[in-house]
Amino acid sequence: MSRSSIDEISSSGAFQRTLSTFRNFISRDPSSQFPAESERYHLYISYACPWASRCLAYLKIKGLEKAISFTSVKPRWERTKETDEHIGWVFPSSLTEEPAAEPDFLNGAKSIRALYELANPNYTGKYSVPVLWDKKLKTIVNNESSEIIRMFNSEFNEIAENAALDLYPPHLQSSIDETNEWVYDSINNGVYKCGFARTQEAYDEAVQKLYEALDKCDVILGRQRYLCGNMLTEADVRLFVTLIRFDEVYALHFKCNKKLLREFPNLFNYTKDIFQFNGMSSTVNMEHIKQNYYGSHPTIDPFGIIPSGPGIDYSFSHDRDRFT
Ligand SMILES: N[C@@H](CCC(=O)N[C@@H](CS)C(=O)NCC(=O)O)C(=O)O
Repeated sequence: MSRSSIDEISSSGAFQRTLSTFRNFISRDPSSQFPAESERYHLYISYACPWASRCLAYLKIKGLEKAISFTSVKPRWERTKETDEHIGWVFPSSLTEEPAAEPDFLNGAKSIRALYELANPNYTGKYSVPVLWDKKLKTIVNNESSEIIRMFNSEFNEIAENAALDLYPPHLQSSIDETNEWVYDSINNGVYKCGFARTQEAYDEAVQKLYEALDKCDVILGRQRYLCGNMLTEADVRLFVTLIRFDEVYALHFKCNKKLLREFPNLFNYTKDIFQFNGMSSTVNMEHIKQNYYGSHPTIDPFGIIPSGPGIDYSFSHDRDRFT
């Protein structure tokens, strides 16, 4: 049966994310199966999805817009087939149907599910975004965002307009890896564990870990501009996509309301700082974000009503310039 992440629940009622399945790598080596070539690859995203948004953030800040095209699906999940009940990501049928979403001009697919089925007719996993598509071999290269961002960072430097920006520099790799581990478990995935929990115990455990990790970040960001020092790295982009959704969605929809992001002075200013980094703000579409979460999880929010607030403006001034 086709499943969504909201169904990935253990016997104790806790959310358990399953692993991505397409794990090929694009390489700067021209003789590899998936060589880094301009205009060969396409990124399918949803602006709503934090994992897809981190890939889009890399595409923009590395200056890969001319080399790698992208399409966003519609924010609200819909039925993907008439023959079963699965709901998931679908494309609009015209350019005017949904602002910022586009039909799939490349493959003519109606849904992300259809792309997975095109790549592998026997595929039985989740139909998730992001999807990194190879136009030449007509298949999915990779659907795991943590790997896609690594490829975008290092493998396209011959064609990237901002090749000098290295978000995973050798001297910080172990610190970035170590940070990613607890940030992913407690914060990026932690908010989902709070929101998708089906027992009080599973929620209590997730929410406690989440706030311990947010407090830890706030302390780190009280002594340096970014998580791994005074330069922006992968660890920051990965944290940012969760923080930018925090007060607008997670606080209410996922019950992460012990403290709001804007009550953490360092984390809040840090979020504004990254939002204002070249290219970043164009990757944040709050309309899509709110429509998706509040409108696509009927077991949490059966009526799909989108709350009006809080409408925070992340382009306001911040105090992070105090670190040089
Ligand atoms: N491990 C994946 C996770 C991606 C993921 O969970 N995407 C969600 C949207 S935020 C999705 O497409 N879910 C579809 C579904 O659950 O059916 C990654 O980081 O790339």
